[in-house]
Amino acid sequence: MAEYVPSPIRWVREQVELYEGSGGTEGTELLDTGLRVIIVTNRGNKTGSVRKTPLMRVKDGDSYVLVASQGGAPKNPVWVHNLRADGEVEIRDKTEVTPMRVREVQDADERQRLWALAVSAFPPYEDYRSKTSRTIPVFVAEPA
Ligand code: F42
Repeated sequence: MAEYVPSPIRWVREQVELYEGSGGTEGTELLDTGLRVIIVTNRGNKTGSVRKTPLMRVKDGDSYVLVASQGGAPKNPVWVHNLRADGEVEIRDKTEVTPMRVREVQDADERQRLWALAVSAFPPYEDYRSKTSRTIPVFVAEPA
């Protein structure tokens, strides 16, 4: 089993510790927003190490929509490269952990539908989109 390497960002690392350490009964919301978070466990494409990335919970049937918003920063988050290279992940949603396969959304109509879903789950995504000139990558995680 590859080594788990925690995020270098403190609040992110602490959210993962609380969420995973409690078995999914604590740390399941973003700060004090009351909005739900999932944990994506994936592999680093260069190191092969295990990475854990909290993301907002955007559910579409049995699937999850993963939005690489990074707060509207100019560059994509590094996990985008990891998911493009290896789409086999596990998603923790509270106490449930499910193996999933991730694909990047390319189709314009699908993207539009999923973007609307994402914004209804987490309205700040729309602000992040207007802050950045990059096209924010959107992925779908489907049951493997
Ligand atoms: N980020 C989002 O983009 N969208 C969200 O909806 C979101 C929600 C959210 C909710 C709660 C929370 O606590 C955090 C949330 N975040 C959200 C932040 C998210 O969890 C990530 O922290 C953020 O997107 C930054 O991701 P990142 O992958 O760019 O993280 C950097 C800081 C990082 O971990 N860098 C590592 C490092 O050591 O510098 C590298 C990690 C890595 O994957 N390395 C690869 C490897 O092989 O191991 C190599 C990658 C390469 O190709 O260079």
